[in-house]
Amino acid sequence: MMPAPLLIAAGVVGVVAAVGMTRAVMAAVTGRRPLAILGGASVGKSNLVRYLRQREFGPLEENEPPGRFSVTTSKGPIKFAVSSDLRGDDGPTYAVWKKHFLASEYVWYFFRADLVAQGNAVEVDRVKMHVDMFKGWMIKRGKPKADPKIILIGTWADAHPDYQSDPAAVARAVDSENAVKLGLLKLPDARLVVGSLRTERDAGQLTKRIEESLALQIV
Ligand SMILES: Nc1nc2c(ncn2[C@@H]2O[C@H](COP(=O)(O)OP(=O)(O)OP(=O)(O)O)[C@@H](O)[C@H]2O)c(=O)[nH]1
Ligand SMILES: [Mg+2]
Repeated sequence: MMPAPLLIAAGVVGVVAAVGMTRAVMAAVTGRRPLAILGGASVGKSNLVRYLRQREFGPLEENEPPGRFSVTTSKGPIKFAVSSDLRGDDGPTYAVWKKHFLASEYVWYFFRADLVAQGNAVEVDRVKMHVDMFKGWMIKRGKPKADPKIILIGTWADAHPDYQSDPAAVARAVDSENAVKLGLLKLPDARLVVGSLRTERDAGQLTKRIEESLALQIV
């Protein structure tokens, strides 16, 4: 297996909290839900976290804990603490992904929607490999009730040639790609959102879709 991603960018506080306490204890103590941000290189992980955080806090202030933000869903607000925003190109291995994945209540997995929609074999295989890895970790642990709620987040849709004329068609193409379709079946209660982080407007739309998915995941 290829050495994997990671940068523990935002959220040193979150990392310590998520790894040092069980997620239930962490949520009880902090009122925040542990969230792992995973995915390949340059897919927009840090950009989205920054967007969500700054909407809440305005410009970052000194000493402000990184990686904390809230979103509002139709079922109420959810406060998150990002346990990991792991870089996609170097650093630690999938063992580190696994640790964060299993310690989190929510996992947002990022991939390139434009490439998957066009059937790019490398990106499609990567998504399949990651989904299978997630599934394997959950099966091996054997605690379905503790499994994280997963959202597959396809970004860079704007880089698809059809995005300007028909963005919904790009989302449909992602949805109908086998690796994604099977991923949604394999991962319990997983959701898919597709969009872009090129502009603030795009980020707002993507956030809205994430909020809608979260509302469906809240029981
Ligand atoms: N056009 C376009 N650019 C994007 C999108 N998402 C991210 N980018 C750009 O891609 C670059 C990398 O974004 P990051 O948010 O740092 O990506 P990351 O996933 O955190 O990357 P690593 O931490 O290095 O793995 C930045 O220049 C972003 O502006 C998108 O949806 N569309
Ligand atoms: Mg990053």
